[in-house]
Amino acid sequence: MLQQLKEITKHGLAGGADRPDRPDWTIDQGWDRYTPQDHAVWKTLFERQSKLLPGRACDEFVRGMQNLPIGPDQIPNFEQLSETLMKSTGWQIVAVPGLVPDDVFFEHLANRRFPSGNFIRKPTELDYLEEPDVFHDVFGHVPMLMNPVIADYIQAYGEGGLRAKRLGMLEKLARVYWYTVEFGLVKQADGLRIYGAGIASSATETIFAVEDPSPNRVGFDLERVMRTNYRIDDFQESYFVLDDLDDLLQLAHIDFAPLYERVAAASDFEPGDVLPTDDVVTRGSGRYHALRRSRQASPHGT
Ligand code: HBI
Ligand code: FE
Repeated sequence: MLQQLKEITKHGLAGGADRPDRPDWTIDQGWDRYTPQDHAVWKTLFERQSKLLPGRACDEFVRGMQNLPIGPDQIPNFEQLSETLMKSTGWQIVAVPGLVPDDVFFEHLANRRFPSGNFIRKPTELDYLEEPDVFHDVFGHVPMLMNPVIADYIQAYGEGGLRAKRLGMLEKLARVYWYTVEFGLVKQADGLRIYGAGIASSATETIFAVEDPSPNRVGFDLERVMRTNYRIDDFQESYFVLDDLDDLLQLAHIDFAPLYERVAAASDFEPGDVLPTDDVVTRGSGRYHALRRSRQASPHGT
């Protein structure tokens, strides 16, 4: 997303929108402007994910969804979402035109405002889009914001983001967000479950992350994750697994500064690396990405 963001600030926002007038980049959701086609896209995505998530998403995700004014028939209204969220964990949803600059993003999170894209993908791009739209942001992120631990953790990420940027350590911290908030898995009594929004809002990655033999699933370790590159354009090669969502609670209080010094001096890991020190939950076959790489190496294929 960082790379995409650079593109966006250079060339103007996707969808032809201009840089918004307000310094915090918020815009009106413009709920009345959604077309029947927009609501239909939401419905298609909503129904597909709702069938896939029972038994794959964690209990907190499912419960959060149940307690929110989110349903299949309409794109949710941010004011109504905010009313429910505010009572539950003190969060609000604000509309933005797409990716916003890092410091704007962090400033919102630090104040318990979650920026959500107000647009929805086209029917021709159901499975892939470059910028977070209302389906990813609302369906993927908002249910977990109903959980007090995640609510505090994401606020702490906003506060930490501003500090990390000053220290030149944003890349390291962004990896923590990526491998938790976006692509995190958690152990539950009945098996591995999804809590990351990037997985929960993607039909194909929902199956891949939980069931496919290809990716590695490794116990979450903060320093290890800070040193690990990630893929922005494909399924992850490794997922990091929490024993319990409450493990994020301590991350909301850790001072990362001493850690940054160590991590900055150490080497990075590739997305598919498995280390001798890893607590391996499932060791992946690597088949999916190996196949991808061999196809890229010989595009005319065998
Ligand atoms: N903007 N709207 C939006 N959503 C994001 O997830 C987002 C962003 N700007 C920056 C960003 N994410 C990340 O690159 C930071 O977490 C580093
Ligand atoms: Fe996201």
